[in-house]
Amino acid sequence: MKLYQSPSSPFARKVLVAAHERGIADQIEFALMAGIRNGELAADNPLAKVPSLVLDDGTAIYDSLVIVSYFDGLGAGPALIPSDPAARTTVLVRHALANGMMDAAVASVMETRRPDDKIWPDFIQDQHGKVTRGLDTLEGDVAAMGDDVDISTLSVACALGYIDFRLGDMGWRNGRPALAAWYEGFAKRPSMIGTVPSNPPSA
Ligand SMILES: N[C@@H](CCC(=O)N[C@@H](CS)C(=O)NCC(=O)O)C(=O)O
Repeated sequence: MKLYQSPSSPFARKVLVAAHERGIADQIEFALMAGIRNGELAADNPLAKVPSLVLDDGTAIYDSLVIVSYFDGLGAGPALIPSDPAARTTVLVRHALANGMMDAAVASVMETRRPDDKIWPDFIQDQHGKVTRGLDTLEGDVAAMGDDVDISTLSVACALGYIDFRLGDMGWRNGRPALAAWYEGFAKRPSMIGTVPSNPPSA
């Protein structure tokens, strides 16, 4: 199977961390978004977004949540998306929060890349507000996260890693000691160490 990805994308990192946690990373061939022609990715995923997974029979699987769900059918260990209905709902809601924080953080970064006269500061402030409220919610939820490794906790870790990578000035650890301590522990997992974000090579 082939995974279109980018080393800076928190969504791509989410599925890479999931692949490592399931022990299937060595079954994946990687295609860098920056190194492929636009049409190649769009032919497999009309949305032309990473991550996108293409199976050996040509079946395309996206987006990141669906790819992680697919990985749960491969490899070993506890499922990253629990099947018990109550646990599943808790995990999927926390995942939605982490994923939305990624959406907002990425959108705010992309806004800064417009020509100066087209940048909309109110938009950036609005996106940062979503991230900040998400961080505050997670500070209160971190005791419930504990040592769990599932799609929600690994997505929270990838969102925090992206904020460190692109929005370090936010100082998200200030006033959130429980979340900072939790992240310090989770970030030591081999799946996290092996997937630290970096700038994509210039195409
Ligand atoms: N909901 C998607 C979001 C993926 C996403 O937004 N990826 C960005 C990279 S961080 C992308 O491919 N952007 C290219 C574009 O929107 O054209 C997921 O969870 O996989």
